[in-house]
Amino acid sequence: MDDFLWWRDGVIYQIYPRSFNDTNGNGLGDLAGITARLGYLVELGVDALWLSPFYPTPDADFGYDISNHVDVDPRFGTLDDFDKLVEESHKKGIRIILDLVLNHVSDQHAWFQESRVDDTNPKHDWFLWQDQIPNNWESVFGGKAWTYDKKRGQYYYHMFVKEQPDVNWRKAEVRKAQMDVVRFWLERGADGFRLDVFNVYFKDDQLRNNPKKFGRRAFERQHHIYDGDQPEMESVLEEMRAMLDEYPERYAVGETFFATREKIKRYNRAGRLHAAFDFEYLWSKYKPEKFLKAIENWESLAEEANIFPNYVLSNHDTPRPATRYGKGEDDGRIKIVMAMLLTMRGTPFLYYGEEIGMRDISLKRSEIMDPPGIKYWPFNKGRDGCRSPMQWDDSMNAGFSKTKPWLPVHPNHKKRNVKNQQKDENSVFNFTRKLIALRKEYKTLRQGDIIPFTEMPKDMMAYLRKSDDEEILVLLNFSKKKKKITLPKMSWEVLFSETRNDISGNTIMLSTHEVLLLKKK
Ligand code: TEU
Repeated sequence: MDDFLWWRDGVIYQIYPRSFNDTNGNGLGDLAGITARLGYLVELGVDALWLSPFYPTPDADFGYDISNHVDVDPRFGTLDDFDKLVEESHKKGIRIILDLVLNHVSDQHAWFQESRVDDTNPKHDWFLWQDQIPNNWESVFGGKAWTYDKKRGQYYYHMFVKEQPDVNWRKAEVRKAQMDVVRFWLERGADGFRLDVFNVYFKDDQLRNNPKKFGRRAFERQHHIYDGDQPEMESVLEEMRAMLDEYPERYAVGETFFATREKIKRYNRAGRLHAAFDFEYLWSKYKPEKFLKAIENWESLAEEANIFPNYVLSNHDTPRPATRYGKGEDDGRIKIVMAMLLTMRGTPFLYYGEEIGMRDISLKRSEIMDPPGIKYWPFNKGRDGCRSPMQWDDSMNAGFSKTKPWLPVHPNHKKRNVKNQQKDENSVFNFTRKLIALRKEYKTLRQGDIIPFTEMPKDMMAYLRKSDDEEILVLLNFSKKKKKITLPKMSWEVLFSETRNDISGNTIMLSTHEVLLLKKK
């Protein structure tokens, strides 16, 4: 593990394009907007961008319902804009990861439009059509997974909203057409892919009922053994991987739906995916022992699966860490989890705005756009909260757009914005930037072993990052209370601190939410 391999050793930054930067004045971010901010991303120090979908979409699931997989939605730009973004990013050493949504398409996609006409057209079996509802399968976003189409006079299957029909991956032509999509973007310079719910591409060929289990929502009251994770998936991953391997240093990370240890091992073995997400860490409570448990589980699983772990604190489907863990506008806890994320043995993923501690917006019921939010309000308010416009400055619309943005900007943008934080040495932005730079400088922080200290006072987390020739101790005070810590009896120097230049003796007092990195002399 000597060389810097971008997807393993780098920091990956997720952008939700419609919320990042609007340059064409339609209230939605666009690809040119990302290109315009590459300087900022270089300053932050990230190595790759994962772009959530920017393909043509009727927005039933805000981009995850795609009506053409090989184009750019005109609201977000053109294929030329995509080429420019790739070219400019590559010049700056930044890789581009695309979101591949191949389980379903939009009901406006030409394939579905053709398929629904009758049961004899050339694409009649490109989707899962049935005369009657054949089983108890439920949709993730509520309601039956089978919807009647009047035109065709049959039911079709959709795991997500009814505007997202699932394609029939068993059909050879479908499989080929999907692989052509992958090839299209590889040829256009994409460095990698995030595979949206890839493990549900295939469903049981006999469409059997899922067994029941105890749960809250209908979807959760079933064991999902027949509407996903079928053996056919393995050869698709192998085919995809072989295609990726025709190009240098390409990468695929899977969003394993209902991930289990077994599934991750199965889909990530040699010749399949490079990486998988682990959401135990993301969903951890703000407690060192919970995070440590998630780290321990992920470490052992990654070892068994022979993959490199990665760590995520949020994405476009979850509330932001600052919302889940933060208290008001205080950033103490945000710095703790950010420091933890950036000193893990595992590739860190940052979600746009996390580097300035953005909080979720809260919306009135009438403002909700996200389908699960509309359906389940007030039990589930949907995912709009974490998708608000990036806060660039204190101007109107936070410097995101000249017009009213598609979602409101957070009112805290007057203070909490990139421009202010760049000027403030103690901001979350500068804190994050410095830690990313340290991660780049010290191989031990990227690849060294992680050894947690188990005998720690309550709310204290400490771990050693260790390689043959270097040891770095990470100390994180999760609480507001001061913590007295006795360090291992060696000489230490300060590698990172917001307040200290040196330490004397082996007993130190950590202040409120202090982050301290020490290097063995
Ligand atoms: O997510 C799949 C998934 O796990 C979520 O739908 C999850 O169940 C939901 O966020 C809980 O509210 C992927 C995408 O990340 C998501 O944005 C899409 O909506 C979904 O697939 C369909 O493409």
